[in-house]
Amino acid sequence: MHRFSLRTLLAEALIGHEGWERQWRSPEPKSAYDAVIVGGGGHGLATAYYLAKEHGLTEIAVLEKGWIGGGNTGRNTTIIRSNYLYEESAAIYEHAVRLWEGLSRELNYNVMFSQRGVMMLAHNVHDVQSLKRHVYANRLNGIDNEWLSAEQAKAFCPPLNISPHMRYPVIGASLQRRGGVARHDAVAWGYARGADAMGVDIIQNCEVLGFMRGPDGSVTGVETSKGPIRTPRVGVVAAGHTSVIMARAGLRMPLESFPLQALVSEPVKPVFPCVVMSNTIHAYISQSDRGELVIGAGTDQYVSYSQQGGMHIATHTLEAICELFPQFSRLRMLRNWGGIVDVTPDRSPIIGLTPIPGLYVNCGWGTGGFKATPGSGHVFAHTIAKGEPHPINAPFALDRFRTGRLIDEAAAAAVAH
Ligand code: FAD
Ligand code: PYC
Repeated sequence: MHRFSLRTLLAEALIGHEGWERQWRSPEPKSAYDAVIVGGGGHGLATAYYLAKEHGLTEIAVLEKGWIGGGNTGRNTTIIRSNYLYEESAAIYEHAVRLWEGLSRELNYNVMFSQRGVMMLAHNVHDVQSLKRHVYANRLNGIDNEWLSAEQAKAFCPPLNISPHMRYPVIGASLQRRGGVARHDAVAWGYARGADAMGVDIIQNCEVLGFMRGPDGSVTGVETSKGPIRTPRVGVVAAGHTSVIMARAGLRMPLESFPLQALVSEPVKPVFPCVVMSNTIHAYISQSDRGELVIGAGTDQYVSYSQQGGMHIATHTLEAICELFPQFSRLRMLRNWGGIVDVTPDRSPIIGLTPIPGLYVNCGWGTGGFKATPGSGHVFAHTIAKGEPHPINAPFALDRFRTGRLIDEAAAAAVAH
């Protein structure tokens, strides 16, 4: 059943080692494809999978400048939830959660989706008002979310400190029970294996350097580090680097790139039953199946492409974690890392057509795109195959920054911007 299950288990240990990229034998690119996807993260691989599975396009190449899953897909803290405020966001994130619920079966690959509940803490009156507003809005959209007192929050997550003497006492929480976590690299590999089985070429160490254009300006191919490849359709899904790539097509994107970092503790026996997030004191935590406490920090406030964050941000996060869970102050940190997230002015993604015929873009997921992976790939495949957006991604068009129809989800960003 799991052709690469041993690799899956070894992935985190191997990622970044020189030999890792050779484990997956990339084909040499052909000279022409029906569609090219730029970026072999979860979103790009999911897009290729659904293009092949639901739209019958199998002459597809996924071009990845490094190794698949080596970008944010393999660097994130894997929190999955759909408790976003606005209808447009609720629709796309809930579409993703529903796909997550059947994904291991769909891919015949265990993506370890665990619906252990995502709790968001309130520390002041503003938090209470904002989180309750989300609870009511979610329920109107048919999405589970509920309000807990501090005592109920502690009953759900026993390690939580609810002492009123804390610097920022916990005064309540929202809880989405269907939220949870998944195994990040398994998602990339599950989609990769599924796409590969349908004939998709997944080509690693292949950086897209530019675009070929026809007399009418439409895209006719890409220039890559492995040579030119002709195609009438290009989908760019290269989180953190989108503005650099799109600039090569002459498009200026409304994006800024920031480092976001995370860390894990030494492994311990199961002690932490759910996911806890605090937007106000900038910390989020869960426990992986390997026993490590997975802890995420806020974004660095300077724009950068460096895949690491400032230690002062991690220190700030650890102070918050130790205040919320004093018993964890005795744990040691095992390792930390960073990724680059690209952020739009309204903190919602851009998924759709561009002014250049044949060029499509999926970006701007900021700090929160892992949870969207299946839904994003599904609707982006539709957009590329049909040449028009799926109803779910239609509101997330690039054009909204011209029309002003923004989807301002800043409060759902989960980490400090
Ligand atoms: P990626 O996995 O980054 O894939 C893009 C790929 O494009 C990369 O592999 C890159 O090498 C490739 N690429 C770039 N330029 C080129 C080029 N010129 N040619 C070819 N390939 C190129 N989201 C959540 O929902 N929940 C979380 O808990 C969460 N935590 C996070 C914690 C951290 C520390 C970070 C960094 C992010 C977190 N996120 C979270 C955000 C999430 O990781 C991303 O939104 C999501 O993984 C983006 O997926 P992707 O497939 O678009 O990007
Ligand atoms: O979107 O839930 C999220 C998230 C948590 C940490 C980073 N992003």
